[in-house]
Amino acid sequence: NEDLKGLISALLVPFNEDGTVNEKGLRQIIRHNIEKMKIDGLYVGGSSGENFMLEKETKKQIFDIAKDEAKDEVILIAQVGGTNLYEAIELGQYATELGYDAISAVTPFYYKFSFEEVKNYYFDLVEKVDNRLIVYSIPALTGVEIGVSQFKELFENEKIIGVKFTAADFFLLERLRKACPDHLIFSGFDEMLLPAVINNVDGAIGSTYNVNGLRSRKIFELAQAGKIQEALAVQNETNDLIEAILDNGLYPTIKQLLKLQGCNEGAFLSRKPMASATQEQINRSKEIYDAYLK
Ligand code: NAY
Repeated sequence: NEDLKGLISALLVPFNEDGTVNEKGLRQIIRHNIEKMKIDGLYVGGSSGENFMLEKETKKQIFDIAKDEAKDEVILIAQVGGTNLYEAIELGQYATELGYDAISAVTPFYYKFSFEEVKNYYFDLVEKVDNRLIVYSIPALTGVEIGVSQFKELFENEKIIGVKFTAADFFLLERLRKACPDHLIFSGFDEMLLPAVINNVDGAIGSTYNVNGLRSRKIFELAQAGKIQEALAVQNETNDLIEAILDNGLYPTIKQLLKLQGCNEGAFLSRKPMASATQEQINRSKEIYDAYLK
């Protein structure tokens, strides 16, 4: 599974006023990621893609556009999970037929599923989809915590090859890395990339790589080369940017920054009920761009 390692952008999706996908804008963001941010891959249909507010057909449309635009230039991972297993299977089969390199699925949320139920969901999904799967663990949003012994149970299925680990629990990350040296671990919090790389993650998947990909790669490479203080200096700069983005509203601000970086075709709104950037947030985004990205 070496082919999946690297720095992967969680793809942002621009929406029109009526909630439809702004296809031209989306294609620009994909090109920008590949050509300017030099990322190794795209994670399509994640939190950053506002995926959990979309209908199945729109999710498929986004998988289509991303594949059509990126072709085989970068790694493509399709996030297909949610609370509807049958939809996840259908989306997984769909993305696999399109040629996605792997699928990923969030832990089922909302209901308090037992680990047995979570495990069955993953095993049922990979039984029906002819592809590799990366577990998407994001306890802060789902409320679902998975421990080391549970990850090992999931990894007993050979099609479940790794995890996108979006948590600040470095004790768990260290234990997991030691316990599962042959499975892929992707770091999910961009502001904690350096400590994750020190813990030997195989890659990172995140939203801010859409606009801060070059600096993030430096963190990765410096840390892997053992130049920890130099890497920390770049993480410090990066976190000035990420702190400002988080203060101003995560996805609306990243969309504004993308516009300032040249992706400016059509509307860059959020999918309701998520709010789009206000004029004040748009103005602040320009200041953030001038201060940290120019
Ligand atoms: C995705 O789209 O699934 C992700 O990007 C998960 C990782 C991101 N988490 C969320 C909740 O967006 O990149 C991170 C995050 O945006 C970043 O670290 C800022 O906190």
